[in-house]
Amino acid sequence: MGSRCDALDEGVVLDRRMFVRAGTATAAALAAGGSLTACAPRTGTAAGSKGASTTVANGEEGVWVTAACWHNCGGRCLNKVLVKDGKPIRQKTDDTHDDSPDFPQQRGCLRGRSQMRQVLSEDRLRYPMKRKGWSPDNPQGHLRGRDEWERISWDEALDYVAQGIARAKERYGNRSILHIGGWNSGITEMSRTLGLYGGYTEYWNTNSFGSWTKTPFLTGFAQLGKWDQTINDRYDLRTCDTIVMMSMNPAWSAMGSQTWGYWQAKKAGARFICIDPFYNETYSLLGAEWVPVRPGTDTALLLGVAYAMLEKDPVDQLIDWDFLKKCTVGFDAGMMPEGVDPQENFKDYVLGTYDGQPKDQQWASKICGASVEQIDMLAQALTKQKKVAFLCGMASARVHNVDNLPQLIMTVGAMGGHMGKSGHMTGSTMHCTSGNGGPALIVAGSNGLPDIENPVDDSINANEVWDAVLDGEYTFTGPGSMSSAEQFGTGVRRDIDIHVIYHSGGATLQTSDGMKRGIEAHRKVDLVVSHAQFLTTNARYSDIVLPVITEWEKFGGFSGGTLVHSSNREMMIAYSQVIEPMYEAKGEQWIATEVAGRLGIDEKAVYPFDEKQQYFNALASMRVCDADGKTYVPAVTITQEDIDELGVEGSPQEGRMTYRELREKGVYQVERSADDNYGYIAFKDFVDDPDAHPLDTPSGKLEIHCQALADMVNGMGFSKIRPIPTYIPVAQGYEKAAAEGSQYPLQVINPHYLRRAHSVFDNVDWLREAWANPVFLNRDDAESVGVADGDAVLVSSPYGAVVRNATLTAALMPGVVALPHGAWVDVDEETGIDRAGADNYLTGQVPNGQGVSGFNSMICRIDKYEGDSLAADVSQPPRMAYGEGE
Ligand SMILES: Nc1nc2c(c(=O)[nH]1)N[C@H]1C(S)=C(S)[C@@H](COP(=O)(O)OP(=O)(O)OC[C@H]3O[C@@H](n4cnc5c(=O)[nH]c(N)nc54)[C@H](O)[C@@H]3O)O[C@H]1N2
Ligand SMILES: Nc1nc2c(c(=O)[nH]1)N[C@H]1C(S)=C(S)[C@@H](COP(=O)(O)OP(=O)(O)OC[C@H]3O[C@@H](n4cnc5c(=O)[nH]c(N)nc54)[C@H](O)[C@@H]3O)O[C@H]1N2
Ligand code: SF4
Ligand SMILES: [Mo]
Repeated sequence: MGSRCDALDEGVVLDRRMFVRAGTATAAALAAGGSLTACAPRTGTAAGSKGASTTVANGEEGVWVTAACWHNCGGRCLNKVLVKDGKPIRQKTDDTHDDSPDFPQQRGCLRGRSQMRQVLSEDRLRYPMKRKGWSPDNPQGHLRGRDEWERISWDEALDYVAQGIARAKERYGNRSILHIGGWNSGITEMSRTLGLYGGYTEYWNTNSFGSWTKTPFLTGFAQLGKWDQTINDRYDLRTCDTIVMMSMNPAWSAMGSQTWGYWQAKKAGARFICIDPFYNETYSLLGAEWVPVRPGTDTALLLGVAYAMLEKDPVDQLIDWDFLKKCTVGFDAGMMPEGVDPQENFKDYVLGTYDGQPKDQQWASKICGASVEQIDMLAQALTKQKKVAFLCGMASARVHNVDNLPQLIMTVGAMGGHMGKSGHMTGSTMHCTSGNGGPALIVAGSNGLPDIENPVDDSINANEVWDAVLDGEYTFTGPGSMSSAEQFGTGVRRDIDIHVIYHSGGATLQTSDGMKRGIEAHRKVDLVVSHAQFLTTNARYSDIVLPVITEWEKFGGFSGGTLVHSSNREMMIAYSQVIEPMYEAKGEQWIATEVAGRLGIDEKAVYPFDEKQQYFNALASMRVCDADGKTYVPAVTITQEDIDELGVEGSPQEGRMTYRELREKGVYQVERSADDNYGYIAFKDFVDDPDAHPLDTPSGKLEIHCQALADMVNGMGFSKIRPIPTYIPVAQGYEKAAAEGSQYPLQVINPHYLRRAHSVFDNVDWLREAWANPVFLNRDDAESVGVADGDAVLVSSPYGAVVRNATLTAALMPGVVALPHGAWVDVDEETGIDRAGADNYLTGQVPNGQGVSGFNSMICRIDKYEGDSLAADVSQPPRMAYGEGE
């Protein structure tokens, strides 16, 4: 595929609004067999109201309030809502200052700007509900997801919940309560109540980061205690000659100033290369050269690249041997860690010295699908002679059997010496930190609440959780929630007998592997409870649904505080209450306290102080980096008057911005310039002097041979790896698809989709209208089974089947199907087929590696669907319909 932006003239600049507009047009552009780059003259900076109260164009007078955009969406943007007589009437985005690459506005995307339609949507849950066929003594679990709902009072609902928990504890012990708090830490308001009540079984996963969850930390490939800080900051990106992007799509998944940063590098002249089965919007925007690679085969590709670098090095001097010697262990027989058999080195594995199989270009090409020429091109591109950024998203690590992939990325980056110097960087980068490494310049404060321990140590990995409910056993690998250090210990089989599933966060039934097994598991237990704002998948398969308020209905908060991810490093959003709580929806601290009261727990033990005090504590402890680039000082000036107005306890303090200004503006953004002290070069101290600044590994260096990683993964017992990065065929991946007589000859990936943030926003009418929800197929694959553009197509895997209308494209390599992530499952009970295209309806429970999910390499087949094409999503009725006056 050609590079679209090569045609950009000097002086023709991409307007940032076009990112959004480009987005809305993509389905059509992909349908036309290409991708799309929006090139248009810049139309000038946004001007706009700065006051708290203003008149808008249509003559309506209202107050602009900074609104939370609290989703796990890859961005953090400034969104404001015009509120008139307590009602939101329109939205706008950042106009607090003029826009420039140095000091970019934090502009919202199409989702954030449609948020009114979400918060106020027709299907917002209005009151507590009970499934009609459920009663404590006769749960009729088989009716979950098929039953009708009835309205109940909060008292009834809370009584049912508390009694259900108490009964499970009495009869089966606390271990029988599976509390699922979502993907991140798993800690929610209900963790406090359940912790004080004797505990619960936890759920853990690596859904987001895949094998980046642990591999970087054991191999030394982390900085500032994080995997996403091994790349330099956005200014330094502009100094690169070449930027190689692997499995990245910031134009969809890191909206706003992050993608703007890559564009500055393009303007500065960088050459872009992408490694991906999908020539996506980002690559097209940046005019990247495309190396198509089959899902889950990046290790094969990179081993081929390593081989090619070794082969060409004697003539072309591609490899930085000094860097390898100084900063790594395990590369060749002369660089082994003490006590390790020299034959166990990486170079001899690549050359095939001992196993007789050189991992050469031909070998790699056969597996990964990239051509020998493309592999050679990559080897040359990664040369030490150039300033290279080798950047990766996590999608390629959300694949089974790739526990070594981050280590191999590190190895190939190290071969070119691409670390620790300006213009050189290697690492993972995505979400709101995409393309902009470095410590947060503004750091969220703490709400000051004491932690509450979970006395139960059971914790079940996402790849086993539904099987565990159904089969009564699982592999215990350590206690604690997902972020716990002990989670990755030696695996031991344990019995488990789950009777209650309690969803208090996340969309886990929807977003974890093996949804079909998950539905069965939900149908087995005595009680399922969900906190929800809409009738989400979790809620749909529950017995009791408790309606909760959104962030718009809370007093306020900060983007780096209670939210899943903090902002990009340069800013913090301070949002305020937009509307009063809707209908009978309640806050979750209230629910946790009410349930606690019913269980005989002292309510003060759950929440010793209220939400306003929590807000104040976070406000007062927010810190900002001083102009010296080193010292952190209080961010906010707070007066006694502010404290009195808030009605909290605390002392006045001096900071850099007044509380009033922060609330008015809604954002604290650190202004940057090329010569400020906020620049960041990852690994600089280490690379300058590895002895004085060793890494946190046994050798103090980057471990290309990493015994600790192999011991950890092998100890967990799900699957096996070696201490050096090797190619391991993926459990449900390409080799299976390509096998003789395979019923599933294709592979399906789940790009994070612009229309949604995971499952969130899927019910928003504006977004449904603007942005279709097809399955993307390679044109030749589709035509070979008689599927034309727009036809309904059945996508089946060994685990389940979904139907969607097809969009044919040449932007997807042959053999690969792209099913956008996050559509709310809608099972046809007669056929068992999902009509919504839910990605995890196709995945299964396959325990693996460090607990990694296999989202992006699932095998599948496509068939023409013998029914009609599906009606557009926007014409579907809402999941929860309310009658007049309800
Ligand atoms: N097949 C496949 N699966 C994937 C992925 C993939 O690529 N492919 N990606 C994975 C990744 S990277 C991630 S991070 C996970 C994300 O997995 P999840 O975190 O489970 O996904 P979300 O859809 O963001 O779920 C957030 C849920 O919280 C609800 N919610 C919003 N506000 C509140 C609140 O205040 N209280 C409560 N109780 N609920 C609230 C929303 O309505 C929504 O249902 O998905 C993973 N799953
Ligand atoms: N709009 C939107 N934005 C989001 C999210 C969302 O749900 N919606 N989710 C947010 C979250 S929590 C996360 S973790 C990030 C995720 O962001 P990423 O980790 O970057 O994931 P994706 O956007 O799914 O995929 C990026 C690219 O990886 C490619 N890819 C998939 N499998 C492979 C593979 O095996 N090898 C290679 N080389 N490429 C592959 C895909 O084709 C796609 O082009 O996005 C964040 N941003
Ligand atoms: S990128 Fe995320 S935070 Fe920004 S407007 Fe979109 S949904 Fe909201
Ligand atoms: Mo994620």
